[in-house]
Amino acid sequence: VPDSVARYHTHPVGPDQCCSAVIQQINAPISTVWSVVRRFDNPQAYKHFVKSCNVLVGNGDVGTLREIHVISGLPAARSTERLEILDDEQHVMSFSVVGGDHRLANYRSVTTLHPTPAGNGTVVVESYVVDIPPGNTNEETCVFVDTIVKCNLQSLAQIAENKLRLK
Ligand code: A8S
Repeated sequence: VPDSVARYHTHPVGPDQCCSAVIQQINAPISTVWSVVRRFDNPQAYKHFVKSCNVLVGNGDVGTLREIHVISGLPAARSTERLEILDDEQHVMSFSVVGGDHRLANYRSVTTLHPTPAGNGTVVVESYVVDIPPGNTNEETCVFVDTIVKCNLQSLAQIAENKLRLK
């Protein structure tokens, strides 16, 4: 395990919280994947559940606040999120959920990009911590969030691989 994975994906987890991680391999270089991931103002570029995004405060640096609206059919309509880490050298981005009408209180995720051992590809690691909503189990919460994160990373892979082909 690279040092950077241990460093960024080890989270303090409270007794009523759950924590998990999703890994996705992408056949595109880190620079291509990072150009999509780093855009805190444009999550809808690859997150299909996001209908729209408005920046409330900031210009894309740490501390920027965004409000996203999600598509109908989900148990929520909107979420307010704060950019916590944006490291263009180490390819690390992290945001936390600070408000909204959903059930994912104290959600925080960290996304890191790593070169594939063979080169010219990217391995994405995205981990998160979140409060277990009242009435739900640890298991249910992880399954729900893992599903969303997996969808996002699969879509990220498609978009990055397409960008590469169109270059
Ligand atoms: C992300 C990750 C997650 C987003 C969740 C887990 C969310 O946007 C959706 C449904 C919810 O119930 C919660 O990286 C919330 O965006 C799709 C609105 C926060």
